[in-house]
Parts: sequence; C-alpha cells; structure tokens
Amino acid sequence: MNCDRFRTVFISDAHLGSRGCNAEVLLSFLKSIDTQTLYLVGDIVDFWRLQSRSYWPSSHNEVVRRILTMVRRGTRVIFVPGNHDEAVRSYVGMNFGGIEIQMQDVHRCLDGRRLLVTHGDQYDLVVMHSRLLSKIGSSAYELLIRFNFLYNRYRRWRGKPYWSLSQYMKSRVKKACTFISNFEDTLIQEAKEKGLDGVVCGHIHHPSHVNEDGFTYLNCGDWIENCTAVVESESGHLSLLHATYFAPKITNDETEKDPMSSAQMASSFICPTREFSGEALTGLKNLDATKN
Ligand SMILES: [Mn+2]
Repeated sequence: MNCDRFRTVFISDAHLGSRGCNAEVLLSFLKSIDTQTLYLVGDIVDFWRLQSRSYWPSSHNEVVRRILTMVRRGTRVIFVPGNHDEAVRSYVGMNFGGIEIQMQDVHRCLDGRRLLVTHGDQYDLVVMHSRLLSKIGSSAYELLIRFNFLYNRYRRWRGKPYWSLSQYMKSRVKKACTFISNFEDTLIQEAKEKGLDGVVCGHIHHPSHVNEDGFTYLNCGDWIENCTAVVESESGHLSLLHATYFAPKITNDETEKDPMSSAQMASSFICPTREFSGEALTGLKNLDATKN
C-alpha cells in the first residue's frame, strides 16, 4: 500500500465516543499514513460524554483498532491524555498494548529542536473558572445584582462615583475573546521556561502554526470541525496538515522561515500514485481564502 511517510504525526481532540467526531475521516487519514512515531495529544476518547450516554459506533472502534495495528507494524505510539480522557492520567508511565502513556513529553525533531508535547488544559485557567461558575449557578447573578445595588449605596454614602456592574461584566467578556491568544502565550511561556524550542498542543480546537523568534507553536486542532494534524516529514519539516485534502496546509506563510517551497512540500507528502487533483487544489485555495 502506498502511504504518505512521516517521521512524526501528532493528533489531538478526536473525541471518540461523541457524535461530533469525524471518525471516518480520521480512519482514512490513519490508513493513508506511515509514521515512525504517533503522538495522541489528548481528548482522543471523550470519557465525559461516555459517562452520561453510551455512544460507540463501529467507526470509532475501527480508529482504536487502526492505532493498535500501527503499533504492531512498528509505529511508536505515545498517548498524552487530556481533560476528557483524564482517567488515563492514572496510568502515566505505563504501557497498554504498546501505547506509552505520558503526562507530557519532549519530542526531539530531526533538526535537534526540542518540542514540549502537552494537551494544554493544565494551562487553561478559563476552563477552571467556567467550571466553578457553572457550579455556583444562575442564582449567583441575582446575588450579584443585589450586591451591585448595596455596594453603590455604600459608595454614594462615601461620596464615591457609581461603579457599573455591566461595564465590569463587559470587560470580562472582552477578556474571554482574548482567551485563545492567552492560551498560546501561556504555553509558549511554559515551553520557553523549560528551555525548549517549541510546543505542540491541542485542547482549544484551534489549529495553528506560528513561528516567532525561532520558537514554534503548533496546535493540532481537532477531528470534529477541522480534521487537522501536525506532521514532521521525514526530512524534518514541521507543518499543519488538513486531512480532508491529504495535502499540507501551511499557515502563517509570512512567518514560516523554512526555505522549502510549498510545491516541494506537496511533492514530498503526496505519494507518487496519488496526484494532486484539481479539486483538491481548489479546496486548498478556498481554505486559504477563508482564513482570516
Ligand atoms: Mn481538552
């Protein structure tokens, strides 16, 4: 079988066991690749969903079987659990059917660069906050309105100007909008503090490839909406791959410092028997056009 060959493939946020998972696309992607190492960067199985409702169609089972087949054929598989499969975190350091479980890992690229591999939820303070908020419940809002009234009566008594609760809430929403960039910044900071050259993560379902000051941030995206994977080619080139088109989709071309052209990239990724179809090329163009 002709396969696209890689040195390393990173996937995250498949959410097997949930209805949103594009298991068929993931399965055909896994069948079309041959990689030395496969990183499962968390939220591969959605245990949260499975707890409330059992949903496990055969295609989801096929994905698991495919991964085990890859192990048997010599692929090193490392599973870095996320928050939806945090139950697996109890087994860190163990090996299941050849799949190594790690809390985090450091991947050494062919060119010597070292990348932190982590799901990323540990650095997501917003998720922790929103969990807390949902526990408090909606009655807290009424309490807050009451507090606002009493607090402003106190301020008036002290001769201070009115303090606006709604203005405060608006500023909080604005902060939520900068959540993605905060998440990226936190992870970049974390990897820099560890003396590493980059980070590969998932969790926020936002595929991304940023090269800045010699530092690389890569987010695997997900298999619900994006169907993306981070790949390291056999020549050591890192990129973000859109699995639907089985062709590399490079983001942030202007920040991409690698001298390899996208045409060269394409020829190195596409197996000789599978040519670029006009449709795939149009698809790629459309993807680029819709970006931003
Ligand atoms: Mn997650």
